[in-house]
Amino acid sequence: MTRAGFVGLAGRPNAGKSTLVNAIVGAHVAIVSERPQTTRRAIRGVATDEQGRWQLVMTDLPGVQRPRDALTERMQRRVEREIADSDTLLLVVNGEQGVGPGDRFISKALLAANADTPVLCAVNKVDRLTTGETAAVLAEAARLGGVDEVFPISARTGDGLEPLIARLAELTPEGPFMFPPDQRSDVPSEVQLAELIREQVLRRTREELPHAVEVEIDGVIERDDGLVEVHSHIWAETESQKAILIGAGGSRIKEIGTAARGQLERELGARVFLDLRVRVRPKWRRDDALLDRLGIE
Ligand SMILES: Nc1nc2c(ncn2[C@@H]2O[C@H](COP(=O)(O)OP(=O)(O)OP(=O)(O)O)[C@@H](O)[C@H]2O)c(=O)[nH]1
Ligand SMILES: [Mg+2]
Repeated sequence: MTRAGFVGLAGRPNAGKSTLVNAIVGAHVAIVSERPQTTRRAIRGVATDEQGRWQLVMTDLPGVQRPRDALTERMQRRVEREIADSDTLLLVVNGEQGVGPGDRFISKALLAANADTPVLCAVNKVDRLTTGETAAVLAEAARLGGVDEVFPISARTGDGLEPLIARLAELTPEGPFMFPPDQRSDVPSEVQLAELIREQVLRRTREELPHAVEVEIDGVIERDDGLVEVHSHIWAETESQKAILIGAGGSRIKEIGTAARGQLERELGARVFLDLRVRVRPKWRRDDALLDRLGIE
């Protein structure tokens, strides 16, 4: 009998949830950045055992936060729904920062939302810690209410992932696989392309801009000569943000476009022509119709 189930990842923004999902899945299914609140959608990364015994569907989620607008409200509601529907929960703690009030809040919320579900806690970024520091954070994490077991890991180096994955597999209920074994994520192709572009925007912008930006794909055309045309735009909230994104003489948008094109070519396995424009939509983060269209639900 095979095992298959949903593992919901919860944790503060920037703890390394998306990096961990990518590491477990073995593919770049979720975008990662130094900025908190990178993840906006619930993304399922699928990890299937090579010997065909288990399938872990890792649900990467936005970091838990206090909602401020329609965007963050949707993100937070989605987190709560996904937590309630998970078979196993994985609380990711930023080991570099230690256990804080945010982690206590989240562990309580996990217990309240889904009391019967096992909760594992991954103390991440131990590559940045001494052995003594790691031991101290592990002890703090073990004291979090509702946490059943703790695992020191580095999602970046892969240290400690094996025992964590083995334990997740053991806790997964018996059942048939939910995805074909070679599928890595459930993200629709256009959203994935938009996310790869947004990842490059996040790498090249600072302060409030990362939060003010979203990317939308207008169309993907496979040409007869094998080239794939990707037509897209970046939404900004103000003219001044647009000016920053474009940069002096178009330098920044050019840089973003070149880097993004490389990522798209890798994703699509084809040469890409990327048409990338910047458009302004005031308060898009409060615009329910646009959020629907962007698949942020
Ligand atoms: N040193 C170190 N850095 C890490 C590790 N895991 C993640 N990071 C870095 O931490 C930052 C945040 O990683 P993400 O995976 O985007 O974090 P997240 O929890 O998904 O963040 P949100 O989507 O904003 O909630 C990035 O700069 C990562 O490269 C790790 O094990 N070690
Ligand atoms: Mg993330």
